[in-house]
Amino acid sequence: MSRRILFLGPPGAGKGTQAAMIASALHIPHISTGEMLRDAVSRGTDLGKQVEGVMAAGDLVSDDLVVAIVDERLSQSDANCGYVLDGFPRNAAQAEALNDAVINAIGTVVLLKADADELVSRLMKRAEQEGRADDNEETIRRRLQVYDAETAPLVSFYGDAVHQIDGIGGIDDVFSRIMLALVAF
Ligand code: B4P
Repeated sequence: MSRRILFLGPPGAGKGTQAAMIASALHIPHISTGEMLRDAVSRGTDLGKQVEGVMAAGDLVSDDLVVAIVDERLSQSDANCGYVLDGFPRNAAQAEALNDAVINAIGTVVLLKADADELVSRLMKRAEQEGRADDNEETIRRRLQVYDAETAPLVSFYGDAVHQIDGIGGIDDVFSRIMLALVAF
């Protein structure tokens, strides 16, 4: 089983949820660019101030900023034995930067699928529970457009490494589907 795993999928498909569970099960770090960026915003760092408005609008933060934080994170010793990347790369430029930075950066790609109505419904539910700045209907629609335009083409980029997983159903059921796919690969 590869221990360099990448999660792809639209907002609300369950990437963050499942990536954390898989990382914990395999004892490898969960590296989420969304979480790192939200942490910078909540701490009011220079990076946080630069990205706050872009994230709230549902757009992608600039590649330079995101590639720099991922490079720094992957250079830490706990990433030597593998990692689960969640939310990165999000476009072709980031995928190329990752390939340049790490030889055989990705072994397996998990593509989580769910239909648009389910995605919007999950994110609107999270809006009530957590109040994330980018979980409102207008921004959610924008994030889905950005995913289709920028991130979905990465499925062809990664080709045979991609395992498509049905993201509909209970969280534990989806987890089992992913683990089965990882073991079989
Ligand atoms: P992310 O944090 O990556 O947010 P996301 O795509 O919306 O997915 P998330 O992981 O949070 O949600 P999940 O599907 O797990 O990015 C946020 C923003 O940061 C981006 O819009 C962008 O501005 C910026 N950014 C991040 N990375 C970047 C990059 N590389 N380059 C540029 N900008 C970047 O879950 C959603 C909800 O569904 C949760 O409430 C969860 O509990 C629920 N859920 C999960 N599984 C479920 C299931 N099976 N059934 C029912 N509900 C479920």
